[in-house]
Amino acid sequence: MTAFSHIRRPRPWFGTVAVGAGLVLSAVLGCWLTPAAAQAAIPTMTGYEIIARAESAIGTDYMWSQESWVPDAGGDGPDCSGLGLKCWEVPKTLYYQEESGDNATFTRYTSYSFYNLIGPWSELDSRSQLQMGDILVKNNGSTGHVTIYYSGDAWGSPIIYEAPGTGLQIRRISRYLSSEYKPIRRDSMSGAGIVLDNPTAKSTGGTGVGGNWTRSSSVAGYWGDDYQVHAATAGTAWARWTPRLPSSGLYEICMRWTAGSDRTSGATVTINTPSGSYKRYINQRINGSRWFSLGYYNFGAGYSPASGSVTLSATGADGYVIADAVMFTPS
Ligand SMILES: [Ca+2]
Repeated sequence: MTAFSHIRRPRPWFGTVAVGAGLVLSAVLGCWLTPAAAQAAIPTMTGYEIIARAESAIGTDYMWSQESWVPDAGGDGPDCSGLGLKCWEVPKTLYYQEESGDNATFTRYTSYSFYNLIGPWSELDSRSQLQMGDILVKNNGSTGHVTIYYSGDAWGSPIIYEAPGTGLQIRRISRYLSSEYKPIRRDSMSGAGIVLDNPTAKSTGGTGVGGNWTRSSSVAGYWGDDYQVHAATAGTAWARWTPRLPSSGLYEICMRWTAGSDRTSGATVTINTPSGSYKRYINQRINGSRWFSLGYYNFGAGYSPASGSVTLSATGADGYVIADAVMFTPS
């Protein structure tokens, strides 16, 4: 075993500111993701979501045959294929340790599986087609390795995420990858941002609620499996989406809900940024089942509920408030 490759065995069996009000675009923009009605075999993901997951594993310890880690916490981490399958969220039934609280039973893909296209992914024609979140994999029958492509020189020394080997930690690094490495892409890739559903994978970000929200799927056109509903109230009632952003910069915020005449005509949305909070008001009687733009805001990298989140409030609303999903798209 070398630092960068190891034998795999088949085993039986995943700024500054907000630009401020002057530059905020309130127009309806960015509706390029498909609705939940067309559920794929595996969840739709974006390259940013995959990288956000990989980023959360940095500093954890390489653990042979493992695939779980607690984001940003150090400690036990995955091996190389475990990092790949968890960041790609394949298969669908795989859960993060922090999401399930116990061990899930699932088919575990290895470097052999990735290399030989045994799973929901396909080979790219050329490494020049690599995009954020793709995998570069090698397996020559005796050794194999799985890396996640981030950016840079696709042919020489790209920036990748990898679980290097025993005694080392999961890292982001620019290093040479030989022509043995094959470029592959996950199925069901769509869009460019990070979508946080209700609830969502905590390794991409997180959601939290206060109040008495109930889950529902009675009105079609929601994102994911369902949405959450809160009746109008004078009390505390909020839903918060906090992404784990791979890089700082300008992001467009889009929110999604299912519309109806019994919804609120003016729910308050607060966008929390490093330079302050900005309030927007949304009419959930219209513009349902689409991505509705709330404008562009500067965020820092990483995970911060206080300065990098979006909060929807049902306090003082004049109808039901719907929390379905929020998307952060780099601009
Ligand atoms: Ca949803």
